[in-house]
Amino acid sequence: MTGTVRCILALGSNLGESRDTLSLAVADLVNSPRVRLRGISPIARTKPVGGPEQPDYLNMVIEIETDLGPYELLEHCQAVENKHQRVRTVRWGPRTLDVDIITYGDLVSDDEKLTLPHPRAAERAFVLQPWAWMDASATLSGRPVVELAAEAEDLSGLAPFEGV
Ligand code: A4P
Ligand code: MG
Repeated sequence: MTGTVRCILALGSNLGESRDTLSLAVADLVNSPRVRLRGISPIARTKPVGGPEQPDYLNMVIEIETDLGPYELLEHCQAVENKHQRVRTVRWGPRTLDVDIITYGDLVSDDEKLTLPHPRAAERAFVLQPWAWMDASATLSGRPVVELAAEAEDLSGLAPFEGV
């Protein structure tokens, strides 16, 4: 691969066999000659943020290296969501699988279809804490992810996932 970019992807699931869905989704995301897995976080069990009353989530992040363009990567992530029977109903509602692009290199974009960095990532422990576990030196928009995680309101609802 030439001209590659490092990206952070966040995965979340709170319907069905979430633990299995996350493993399968990571495998699907990196099952492309144009994507390499560079880092994988532990899984966190998290209280839902926003939306209707719904079950707890399992959340994790991965770091990939890719030569896909940003919109190609978005399509790739959505194809993996669709494969896992993601049905879009209520915004912030429960889902078998959500895959968000948190960062695409240093790209900044305010396009509604692909906003980068992800507009809500900097205040969400369910993204920041797994990322900090994976890479204690990571930064987001110039700020240490470890610090952002410590300040996030939903941090108290997060715990390491104890299952296998
Ligand atoms: N889109 C724009 N920017 C991006 C990006 N950086 N990455 C667009 C991915 N997609 C992006 O997303 C809606 C549209 O956002 C897409 O069509 C895409 O073009 P969606 O996945 O269909 O809808 P959504 O996930 O319900 O909405 P959204 O705004 O992505 O929700 P959030 O902010 O991701 O919140 N609580 C816990 N504990 N754990 C969770 O994982 N997730 C959410 C979803 C709420 N509460 C949660 C969790
Ligand atoms: Mg999403």
